[in-house]
Amino acid sequence: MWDQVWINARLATMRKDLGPYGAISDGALGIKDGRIAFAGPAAGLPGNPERLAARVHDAGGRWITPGLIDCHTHIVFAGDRAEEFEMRAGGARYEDIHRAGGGIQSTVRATRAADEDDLVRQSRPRLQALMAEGVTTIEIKSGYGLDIANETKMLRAARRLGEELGLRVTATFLGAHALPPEFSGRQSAYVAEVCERMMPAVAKAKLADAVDAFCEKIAFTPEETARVFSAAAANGLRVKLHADQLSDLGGAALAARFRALSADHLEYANEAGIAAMAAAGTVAVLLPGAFLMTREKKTPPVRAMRAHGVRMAVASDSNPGTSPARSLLAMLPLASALFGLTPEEALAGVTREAAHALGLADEAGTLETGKRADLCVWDLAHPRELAYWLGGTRPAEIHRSIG
Ligand code: DI6
Ligand code: FE
Repeated sequence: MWDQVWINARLATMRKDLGPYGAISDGALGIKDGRIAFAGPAAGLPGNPERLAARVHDAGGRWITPGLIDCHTHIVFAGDRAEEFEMRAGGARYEDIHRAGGGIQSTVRATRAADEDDLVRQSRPRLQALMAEGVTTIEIKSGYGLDIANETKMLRAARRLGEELGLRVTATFLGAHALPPEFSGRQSAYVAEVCERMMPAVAKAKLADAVDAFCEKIAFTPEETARVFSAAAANGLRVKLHADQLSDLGGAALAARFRALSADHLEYANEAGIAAMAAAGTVAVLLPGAFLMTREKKTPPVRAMRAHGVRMAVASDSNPGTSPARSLLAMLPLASALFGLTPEEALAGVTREAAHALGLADEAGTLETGKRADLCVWDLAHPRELAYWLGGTRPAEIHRSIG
């Protein structure tokens, strides 16, 4: 006996083998013990719905999609940088703000000053805003603590929020995000600290599912990034990379060389790097919020990604500096209008492809038997509207496999 079944539904399963949106027009979906027990044409139901499940929902022709997945966020932090944003709008240069002690360092100061409860309290409403849009799985990075105590505090806060809110959280250790002030002028020593002390502590406490780094002129070099990635392998952790966001440092190829789950941003990635990503199965995570809010002009090489068969995910990059996003759905029309993704690619980017970017493709991202029962019911005439309306869309129903 199933727990619940939806009948009279249109399914956007997002299965690639089923054509556009993986659509099934006269569909039914059954769930049992937090897993999808059936997702297919109603004609294929193994019996009468009332006999099959304890609860029967008439979807009234509404669309059901997989629960949304935000596969790149820095959503746990303290304070905000609205004042800095206002200064930039008034003409101040990012570099000057940075030199005056602003930028990432101001969030590091605020995050270090907050205790774990305070971090949870400040981050909770941002997570709730995403959840109200149908987000059922989220990746959360550390990277504003930059020492053992504060990085583990951020990761514990991320885990706690997931448990408290009933949201799947995958946590990523981003110790190599910025150089903390106490290591000023000693960047190599900080990389050693990340690799030899912080990462083993995080791995031992099982606080992270993956390791990320910011490979950029203003952050860490490709060589330093490779050191971090080698340490990740030694600690049994998969990697992902902030790659080629502001300049082409060969980040895409570097990520591919370490079989990264994903390479993210990629505005300045070169074609050889894209080809290497395709060969390695590394997912491209596109972040139109950061592109928009930093007024970047160079768009990521989406055509080359398509031509080489690189999977494209879409995420919010929710962070206080470059993408103060409290919406994942808003990223769909932005990805479409700014980067040229089709509405179907944009929706796949926050479902199927985002699951691949987190190494969760067997568990989530499509409506398929055996996967987690994370799903959204939408009162829309067609799922393409998810990449059309800019703001204001909410699911009629959300079902979570946990919580
Ligand atoms: N790239 C980004 O866009 C963010 N981090 C990163 O590595 C910026 C984070 C911030 O400004 O606080
Ligand atoms: Fe980021």
